[in-house]
Order: sequence, then structure tokens, then C-alpha cells
Amino acid sequence: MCTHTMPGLRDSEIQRFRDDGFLFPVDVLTEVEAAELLDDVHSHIRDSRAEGELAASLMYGPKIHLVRRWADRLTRHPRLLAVAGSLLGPDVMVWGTNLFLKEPNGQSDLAWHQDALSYDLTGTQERAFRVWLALTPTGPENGTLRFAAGTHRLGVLQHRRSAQLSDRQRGDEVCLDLDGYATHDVVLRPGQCSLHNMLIVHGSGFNRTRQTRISVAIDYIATSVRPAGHRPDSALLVSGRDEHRNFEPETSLAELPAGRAGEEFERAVAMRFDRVSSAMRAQQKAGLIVPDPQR
Ligand SMILES: O=C(O)CCC(=O)C(=O)O
Repeated sequence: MCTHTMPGLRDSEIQRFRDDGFLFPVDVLTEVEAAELLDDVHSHIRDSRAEGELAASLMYGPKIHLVRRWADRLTRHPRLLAVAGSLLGPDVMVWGTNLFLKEPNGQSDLAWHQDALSYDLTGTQERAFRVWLALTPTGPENGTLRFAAGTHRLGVLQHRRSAQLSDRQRGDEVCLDLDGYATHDVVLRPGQCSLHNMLIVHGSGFNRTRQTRISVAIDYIATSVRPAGHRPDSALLVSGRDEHRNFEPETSLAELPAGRAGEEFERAVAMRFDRVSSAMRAQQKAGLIVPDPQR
């Protein structure tokens, strides 16, 4: 990967991101670099399955950067840091890293939803975003990500939760009539990414091709973002300084003494799951998650 200084976003791109709540395509890697990263992802999947049930269950996230060097390096890719700097300013942390695989002939689409419902972070409207980096081509034919423009301005919306397991795989579904909003399918070549606000209503369709669709997501937050509620959470500083100390600091894999990585990873994942499940219970109590009467 390139290490020289890279440009951030243009003013017009920043404005589009602010207006729509998302932006694409954003060039990050060459197709050759994306193919190399895809090899790393395939090895990660193989190794995680071989390491056992726990590693396999955590291979999709939320903290891949704490177990795999390719993911750790990717979070500090100069182009991504420049993009993060354009949107968040100089002090930036990585809150999560996730892998999205959409299998061919998959049985389910992903319901329209907002990430902010479960993340429960304060300050994400202006000071956080997700990178969704394509490692295979993405388009409507393979169930790409899709956004409902402008919905990031609606605040956290009520979602309905189905009791049926088959429907639960689609995830919670936002209670919003999307007729009044323009929806956009994210079309990317490998190495390009989309950026989205954590409040944007989004989902993804069915993969009707014969190939798995693969992308990596990185959540960048400004250091001034805070976990809502009283439970702790952790994040990795990737640029500037953390004067707020709202998150427990994570140590980059590159700086951890050999043998400590597993400990750091398990601690961070346990904290995250504890906080997200507590946030989900609070959202239920507040009436933001309701049973789906149809299912
Ligand atoms: O890749 C997908 O199908 C969904 C990804 C998603 O919902 C997200 O990155 O927030």
C-alpha cells in the first residue's frame, strides 16, 4: 500500500456527504491492492475457522483490527486517514472493523435500518462515519448496500423486530415509509468505498450472482464522540491526540508484545458486546424497538 501523503475529500464531496448522509464512489486502493487484501481476508476466514468456534464467531467483527495485521494497517491507510481528517478533523479513532460477506443465492436481504440504533454513541451525527470498502465489485445484482438520502437528519427512528428467526436474519427494520426518499444502490469497483453517516437509513438486497460479495467496514469517530450510558467501550487512536478519554485506549497490534493480542482483543470485544446489548435493552424500554405485529 502507498504511504505518501494522500488527498482528503474535496469541499463538494464533503457537502454531498453532509446533505445526503453518504458518499460514493471514493477511491482508496488500486485493483491490485484490493486483490491482495481479498487474499488476506480469505486467509483470515480460513484461519479463524481453524482456530475454533470463538475465533470463527468473531471473524466478521467488531474488532478485526485487534487480531489481524492487514486490518490494523488498513485502518491507518493514508487515503482513509486523509478522508477521515476531512470529515472529523485531526483527532480520529477507529471504533470498529467488520467484514460483510453476501453469499450467492443468499436467502435474505438486509432490512432498511440505522446503525445508530445499536451503536448508541453520542455525537455521531457530525463526528463519525463508516467506510464500506468493496473487495469485489458491488451493484444491485449482488445485493449491494443501498441508502435512503437525507434520512440521517431524522434522528434515531423506531425499528420493528420480528419474532421469526428467518426474519430476524434480516435484522431490525426501520418504521419509515421510504416513498418520500430517493434510494441509491452503491456501485463500486474493488478498492473503492462508500462512506455513510451512522444515522442514515440503509439496507442491502439479495445476491443474485454466483460470486460472494465481500467488503470490509471501518468505523471512524472523532475523539469527542462518547459512548451513551455508563458502560465502558474502547477504540484505537489512529490520528492526532485523544484529549477526551471517552474510550478506553486500544493498543495497535503492531505495538503489542507478542502473546498479548488475544487478551486485548477479548477484553475489547467483551466490552463492546456488553455495551451494545445494554443499549439494545434501553432502546426497547424507550420504545425504539417494537415487536413486528405482522410476523
Ligand atoms: O454489506 C452489507 O450487506 C450490509 C452492510 C451494512 O449494513 C453496513 O455496513 O452498515
